[in-house]
Amino acid sequence: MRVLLIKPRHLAAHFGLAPFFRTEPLGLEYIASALTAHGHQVRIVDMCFERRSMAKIIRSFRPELAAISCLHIQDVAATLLHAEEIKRADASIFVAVGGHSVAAYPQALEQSQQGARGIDAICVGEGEGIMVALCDALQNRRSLDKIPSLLLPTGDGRFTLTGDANEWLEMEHVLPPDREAIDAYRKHYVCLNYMPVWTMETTRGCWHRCKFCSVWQFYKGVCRYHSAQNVSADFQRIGKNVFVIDDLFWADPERSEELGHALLASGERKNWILVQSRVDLVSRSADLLRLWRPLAKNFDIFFGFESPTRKGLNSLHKGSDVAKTLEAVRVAREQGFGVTGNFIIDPDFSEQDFYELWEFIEAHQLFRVGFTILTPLPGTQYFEQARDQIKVLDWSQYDLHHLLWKPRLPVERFFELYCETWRRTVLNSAGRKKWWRWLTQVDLRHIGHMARILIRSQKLMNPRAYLAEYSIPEEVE
Ligand code: B12
Repeated sequence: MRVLLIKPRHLAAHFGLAPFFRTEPLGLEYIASALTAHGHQVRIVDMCFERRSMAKIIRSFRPELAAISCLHIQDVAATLLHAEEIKRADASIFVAVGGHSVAAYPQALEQSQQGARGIDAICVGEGEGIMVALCDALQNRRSLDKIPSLLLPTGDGRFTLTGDANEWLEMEHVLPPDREAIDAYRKHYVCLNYMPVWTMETTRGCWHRCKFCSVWQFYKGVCRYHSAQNVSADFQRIGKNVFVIDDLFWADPERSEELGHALLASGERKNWILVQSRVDLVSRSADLLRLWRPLAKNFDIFFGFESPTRKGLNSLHKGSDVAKTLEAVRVAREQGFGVTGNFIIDPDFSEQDFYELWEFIEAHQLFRVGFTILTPLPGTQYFEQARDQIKVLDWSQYDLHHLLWKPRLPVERFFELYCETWRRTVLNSAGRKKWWRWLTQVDLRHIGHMARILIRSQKLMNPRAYLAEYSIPEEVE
């Protein structure tokens, strides 16, 4: 079967660090490998960087099945748009939609004002299994209602689940991603000043229970690991700048040690590696960090710091404490890792909460950090609990940089303090790290690109930019 895999265009990614992070559609590359192994012909298109129109792509490849990956809830509008474009080009193409955000909250498609008429199936599980089963059924004209984890249209704009949800895949059977399938777009993939960048996965899932995160709820609190052999083969195939997208890196110390040894033994070394981990894990893993450090010239860890206070951490169900934050920062720095991370700004913040955060950042020199506004993501229990409070159901505003309800402080003051918080970071081109220092860190060929990103990021520090998109009406008494 000819299968077109689509990463949707970014329609709404203009706030936050999104312009700094443009990465490959790794999920689609895993699906491509599985489909190719079953004899299907596959193309991936990344509509963020694709110059051809959807109609032209369809005319030249003539797919029988098109699958759109809706990873972030903000991609829902583009996903619906692409589904319509595909059907307009050729109504006989079967259109399937999957990916984290719609799998966690399929209602986002069902309830859309645009309507989900162009969509023939919503897939709520891992694509490697579902897509193979779907192709097989379509090719052999078998009914789809025996395929688990599918939502099929009922004809009245709604969708109904085919049966029980899929079993999670056994990771040893998951083939490494098809890297070649996105070669044409590689030069566009960047993280901060590193370009081009490869993303890599060694683990799926997370067992912690952070209130704001949809990952553990989606993967049912389970962590599964790719085999050290597959990770090592992938590590050797990819380029020099690597963002490991695992949500809980170094989750299992024993397995992490085995993997570290396997990667070291491969002889492959990178220019830059970024991993995402937790402070409690890193604070007790100095030996593991020492083992991993030689794998890259520059090695950064991204921590979800979330809050500088015990009260703040508890309210987010972080399951950690401030002493562990400080210990993790110490251990990471001592072992030569770059410390980066994120803090969460609660709409309920008082002036004092902002001041405490600034003091913490200054005292521990945490200038390579970002700040997101506490947002109940669809598919989380928190979203269901906060429903009555939420005043915004436009998914483009769920980028963690918009307010979904009125803050405790007057809204102008909230955004003033929020922007002042961003001004304390290295991104402030008039502040701690001057713009020209960023530019000296990139290849001459990439200076123009870096300058554009820096200019765009200054918007993060401009309260007017946020206020222009704030749409919550004053309550009528
Ligand atoms: C890498 C990543 C990014 C990258 C972008 C990746 C990309 N290519 O677009 C960057 C860093 C830019 C990013 C940014 C943001 N991200 Co992000 N990101 C991730 C992360 C860590 C990994 C995604 C990934 O590559 N997974 C690995 C691959 C293998 O899995 P996958 O894509 O899910 O694909 C599998 C299945 O979903 C399925 N599948 C996928 N597509 C399809 C299609 C079909 C038809 C089928 C059948 C199956 C299927 O099969 C695949 C293989 O099993 C996830 C966490 C997570 N674990 O999902 C968060 C996550 C997706 N991000 C999240 C968020 C909130 C954001 C930001 C808002 C954060 C911010 N601070 O600004 C921004 C928004 C960006 C935007 N679009 O505006 C949330 C999304 C929540 C939600 N419900 O929307 C997540 C879940 C993190 C979290 N802790 O909650 N992100």
